[in-house]
Amino acid sequence: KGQRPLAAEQIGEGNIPHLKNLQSDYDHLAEQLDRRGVDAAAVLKKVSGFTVAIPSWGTGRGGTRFAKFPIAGEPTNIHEKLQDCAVIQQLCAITPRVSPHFPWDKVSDYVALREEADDLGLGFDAVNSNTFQDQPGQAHTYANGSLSSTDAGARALAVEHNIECIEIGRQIGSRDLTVWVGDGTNFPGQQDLGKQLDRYLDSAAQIYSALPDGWRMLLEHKMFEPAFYSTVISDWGSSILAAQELGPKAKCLVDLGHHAPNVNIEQIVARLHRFGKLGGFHFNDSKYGDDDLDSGSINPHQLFLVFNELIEAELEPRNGFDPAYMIDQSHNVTDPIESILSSAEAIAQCYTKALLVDRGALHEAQRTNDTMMAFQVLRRAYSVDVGPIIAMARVNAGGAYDPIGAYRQSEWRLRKAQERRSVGLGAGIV
Ligand code: LRH
Ligand code: MN
Ligand code: MN
Repeated sequence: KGQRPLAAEQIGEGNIPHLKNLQSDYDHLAEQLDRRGVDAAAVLKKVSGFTVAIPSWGTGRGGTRFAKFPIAGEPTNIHEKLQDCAVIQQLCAITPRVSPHFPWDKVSDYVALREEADDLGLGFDAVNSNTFQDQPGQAHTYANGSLSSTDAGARALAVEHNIECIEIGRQIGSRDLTVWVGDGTNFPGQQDLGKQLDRYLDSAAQIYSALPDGWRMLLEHKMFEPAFYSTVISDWGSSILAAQELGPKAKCLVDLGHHAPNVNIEQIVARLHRFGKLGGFHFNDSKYGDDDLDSGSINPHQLFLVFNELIEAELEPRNGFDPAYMIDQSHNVTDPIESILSSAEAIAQCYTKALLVDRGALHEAQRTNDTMMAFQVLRRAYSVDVGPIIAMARVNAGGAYDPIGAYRQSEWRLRKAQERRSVGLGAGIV
């Protein structure tokens, strides 16, 4: 059903020369895992069910905050972004949903947009609101904040926009609203830090009360930027306190790049889950701050440790464990499709390695305070090359053995460069 942007036969044919080697690599890995008491087929089944959403904005070369260097054939609207997302999904088969951002992805008919996505083999994930930028002609500015602004008009506008996002989300089949605000201060004394949070909570409660049944509001914290002295929802502490005050539908969303360097993010994951507040994830990597680099490009081990906690959480769901996973990245130096493919692979790798952890041995080592053994259990799982399992899952699902190679061979970007209008220059995104 529906029209896929790439020819499925071409992907299938491209796989043929690799199938024999893939099978032998997979069989060899399965044999090694079997010696450790791990059933590769069971792992393959879990990996085949794993998915992560694509951010609509990740298909463009947003890149830096300072300049945009578009490439020919880059998408300029949600329709073209959906096509690129469909290409990614065809090739890697683990990204079947798109997370849109409003008003960046605004259209006049959302029922039609949902059908368009469906025809491309895609669904929608969390809707993201945007009150960190003024839109042309906006009646009140967000220059002094949005949900926490001292201007009641700006607060009302921001609340209204979020409620509109929920309405759009209902039409396109989402069930989560992700709220990230850049609100904060740049100077000591600029605002009363307590009252600013009061105003945020009051506005957030109005949005919360507009959530339909089965919906969640995901609060995304970020330490700094664009506010550099203080940010209203700066860390997981502020986030969980706000989520607790708002109610059970409010959860916390962890963006890996939104913390101080070296912060123990896996512990944050465990904490949030402990209190039933882990709602979602934005995967990316960073060297300094909110760098939005490809997942696993800087610190794949941290990504593995995060997944290790996520698997623990899945095994002990407490009051429910259902986090929304999304890739959140933006580039200036690569083709965004290739970068998303590379991130999807890195995320799947860390998830798979976390599945290989011998939980029984880990828990026993923890119980007996055998520190070295506990650590070795993690290391043993981390050091396995799980590539054949991931490739097998992908090929079985109709994806490409070598997604980036197949993408290049398809000449998708080259073809789009001839059809699509060129992207204007301008500031990057946050
Ligand atoms: C904020 C953020 C947030 C989105 C995106 C564009 O830094 O990570 O998730 O709104 O960037
Ligand atoms: Mn994010
Ligand atoms: Mn960010």
